[in-house]
Amino acid sequence: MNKLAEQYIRKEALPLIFCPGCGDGTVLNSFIRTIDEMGIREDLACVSGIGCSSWTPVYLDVDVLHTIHGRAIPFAEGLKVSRPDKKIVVFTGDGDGTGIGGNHLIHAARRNIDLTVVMLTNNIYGMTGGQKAPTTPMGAITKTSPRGNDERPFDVYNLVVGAGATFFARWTAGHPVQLEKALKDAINHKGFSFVEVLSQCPTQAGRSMFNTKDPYKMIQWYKENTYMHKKGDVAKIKDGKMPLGTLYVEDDVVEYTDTLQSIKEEAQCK
Ligand SMILES: Cc1ncc(C[n+]2csc(CCOP(=O)(O)OP(=O)(O)O)c2C)c(N)n1
Ligand SMILES: [Mg+2]
Repeated sequence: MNKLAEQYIRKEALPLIFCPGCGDGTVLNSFIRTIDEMGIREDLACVSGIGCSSWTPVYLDVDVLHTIHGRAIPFAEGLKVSRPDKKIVVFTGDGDGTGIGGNHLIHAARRNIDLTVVMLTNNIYGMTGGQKAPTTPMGAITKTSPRGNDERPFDVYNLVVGAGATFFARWTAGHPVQLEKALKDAINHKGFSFVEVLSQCPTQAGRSMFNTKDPYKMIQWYKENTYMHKKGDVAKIKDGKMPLGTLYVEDDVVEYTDTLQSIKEEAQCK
């Protein structure tokens, strides 16, 4: 175990639930470096739902709420309202975040509440055996789409920014350094920030939709099917390729807990 991991990993929670080659472990490493460099260990609270990806913060010796499927965001909103001083980072999967939890996601984005949501997109429901997710590409073979997925996937950027999020970045698990910088920017951003990480799942997605269980080949696939976003361009999917980078930042939008505070102060004056 590296020195930083020694300091941050909760030993009694080991071994990790992640399969060999899973991208979620790389994201955990990037997140450890992020919180260490930012020096926010004591100010931080992590919240997660259910799924392989939702185990990511549970291994950290920081304040963590491991909640129920699809409901990490409302738990985090409740925590933020009662402890606005805390930096709160939600870890969710593409199923947890945009499937069962999709309604919570769009309303938290609409409120521009000061949370950071890190969504690990593996294009599948990994933990439960490989069912299709709202991010599964059309035509992809999964356990619940043996003849190919007949539904269009979400464009997560348009979903989240369209709903009102004021920060959006996307990287892959094969970009740990860029991801670390994006996580710092997202946590420092005042308002609802969203970081999507394309994270390979060699076991479930590899077996069915990628035709390879080799994590290296899967990372290469993600790199070949994405492109670097240029500042000022509209962040859209071009020829099936998703943009990577910081895709959207909007400052000076009213933040939810600030509004609540003003209402409280006004009520106390009366
Ligand atoms: C209310 C409820 N419905 C369904 C489940 C079963 N379940 C657990 S994890 C999961 C899917 C998780 O997928 P995702 O969020 O993409 O996480 P991954 O495992 O892929 O990282 C489902 C359907 C559950 N635990 N609770
Ligand atoms: Mg998933």
